[in-house]
Amino acid sequence: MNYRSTLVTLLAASAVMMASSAAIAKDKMTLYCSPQIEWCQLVIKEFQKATGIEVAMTRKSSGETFAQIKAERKNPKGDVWWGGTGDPHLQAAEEGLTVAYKSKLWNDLRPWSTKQAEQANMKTVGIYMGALGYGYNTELLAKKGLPEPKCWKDLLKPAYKGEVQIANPNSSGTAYTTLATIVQLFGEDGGFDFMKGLHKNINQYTKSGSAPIKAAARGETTIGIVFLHDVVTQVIKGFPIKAVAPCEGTGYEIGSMSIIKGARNMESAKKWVDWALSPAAQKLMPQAKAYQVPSNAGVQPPPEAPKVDQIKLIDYNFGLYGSSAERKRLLSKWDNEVKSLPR
Ligand code: S7P
Repeated sequence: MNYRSTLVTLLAASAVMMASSAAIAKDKMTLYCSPQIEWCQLVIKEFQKATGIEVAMTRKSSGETFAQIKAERKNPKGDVWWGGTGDPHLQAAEEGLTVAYKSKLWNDLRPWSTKQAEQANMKTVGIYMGALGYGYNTELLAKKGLPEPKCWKDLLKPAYKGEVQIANPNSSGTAYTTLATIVQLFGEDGGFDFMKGLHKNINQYTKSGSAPIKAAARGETTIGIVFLHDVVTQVIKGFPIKAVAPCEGTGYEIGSMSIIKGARNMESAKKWVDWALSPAAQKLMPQAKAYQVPSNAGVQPPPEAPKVDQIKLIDYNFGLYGSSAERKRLLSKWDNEVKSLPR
């Protein structure tokens, strides 16, 4: 074989190798996931099956994920932030940490989902909705001879000292929704008086928002302040837990999803968003014991889900409480005036 034909053979062989490695190389993306881990794992499995795109995932609470995306803004590592309460998604949009994308499924979405997107100039979109409340362990309550709580203000009773658990609103979207709800229900001064009174009865501030109702299920706390759909999850699992939609009314979340600015896998990120808004993806919720209202109008919540249309919901001001200035202000006020108090 002369020099020329050897070179031709080598070039042909390397072209074949390059073509086959391109065929093997899979599309991929990194997902920052804020709902419960079981749901994160299920949607990833099904998305991979549907699209062949490989997904690496990190699960963190809403406030923690917001902080991570902000810290990584000069060198973003995630592509999509999926789930978690809407307020920090709105804050991320305002701070330029996420990018606009209008899904082709836009016309199939419930109005609260598109309203959330429009408020953020399309830099986020609602994927589910759920009401806030609390749950209690019926057996522990009876054993301790405690009164049945029905309202927010019941939770301030001295009888519940050390019996109530909630997450820290810095890390948890659930707890931030609670803080914003209480301020909207009782006013700034009344709301902070409430949070200070509640503080006396808190046994632990957890990192994750749903942890308090899991603790109630295990009998480690009597009452857990969480989203009502997270209470239903424990009831379905067979624990002696009862849900309470507080008598004064309550706030709610628009669980959201955003594409991270500087995403390294932008095409995969867009495919994720389209898929996550589809009926196929949203019908998976009960399989993961997730009982929120899905944002695709073609998907109905399962019969076990809280009946949000029968709950007294406040007109939660997402524009204000999802704004960067207000979220920072409320969190720092809570740190300084509530968390620092002795219990
Ligand atoms: O478990 C579901 C859920 O409550 O988790 C999301 C949220 O990230 C709660 O976690 P954190 O409070 O720890 O942030 C909610 O959006 C969702 O409904």
